Amino acid sequence: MSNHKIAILFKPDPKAMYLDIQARHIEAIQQVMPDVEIIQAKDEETLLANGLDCDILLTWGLYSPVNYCRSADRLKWIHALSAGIDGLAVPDILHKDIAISSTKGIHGQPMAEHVLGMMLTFSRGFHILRQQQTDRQWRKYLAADEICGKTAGIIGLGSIGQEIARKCKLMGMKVLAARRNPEQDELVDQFYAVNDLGGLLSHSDYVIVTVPATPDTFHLIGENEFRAMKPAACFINVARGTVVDEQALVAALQDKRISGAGLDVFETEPLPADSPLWGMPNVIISPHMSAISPYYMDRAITVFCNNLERFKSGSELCYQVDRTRGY
Ligand code: OXD
Repeated sequence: MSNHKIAILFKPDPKAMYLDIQARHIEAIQQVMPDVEIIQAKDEETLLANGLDCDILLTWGLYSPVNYCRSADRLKWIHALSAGIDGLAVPDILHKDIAISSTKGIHGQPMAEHVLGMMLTFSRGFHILRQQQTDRQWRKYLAADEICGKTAGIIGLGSIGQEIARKCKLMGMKVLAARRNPEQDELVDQFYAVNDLGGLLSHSDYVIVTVPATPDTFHLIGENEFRAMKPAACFINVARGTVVDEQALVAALQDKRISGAGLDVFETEPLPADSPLWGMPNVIISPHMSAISPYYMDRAITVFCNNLERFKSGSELCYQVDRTRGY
């Protein structure tokens, strides 16, 4: 008998059932650990009642099951099915002497397509054309442009930023990028330091943010950064809302210091009904969904199962959270 017991805490969105843990996912986990006992729960209370003796917790990184983590004495490892660990990165969980890992390497494809869609929308004016269609107006969008030959400035060049860079290159764009340790990369025409973004911001037609939310990246993009951008630039955030000073963004859009924004993430989610962003014609809002794809959960469970193999054999886990950096 294996003495491993996995608690799965995950509440599927009823409108996106493919983002659920399916029987095939449980089977994949059991293939790695045939005798494992699995407790599945949609809320923390159920786990507190039935799963206190689990040694592994598989959950969504935006949840914050503090009471469960405080009481589950056998817990040795928490794995997040998301890339972000916003909910898990709280002192009561981070200070526990356990491993914490998250899901990396699977977000690039859908997120890069999402970003590309936003860039093409701004360039060809699809958002304006859609509004004209609603109003039954036949009017050519004469500002329609090309993204080929334009410059994309990508802030954060992990696997997501790299996939965005690859797609921008395929579209014939120039790519500027900022990351903590800039090193040669064939996808990048020029690197900038994250703490010296001036050149990247002033040369980019599209500024795209993909850095994780950490104390270091809080309000990384604020009034000065918006002032450094070209008035024709579009700003795209698929990272986290806290990385951008939203008031400064609203002011930059209202004062036409930038020409548009494609936003998947916000300081408060859901975006409050009274946010001025809702009513702005030059803003495209998506409700924190740039990573969603029918293939997400299959890929995320594969990442977990690879790590479960490592856990079983006592090898070092992949994608462990660096507690000093907070991601
Ligand atoms: C994630 C996300 O963190 O989709 O995985 O935001």
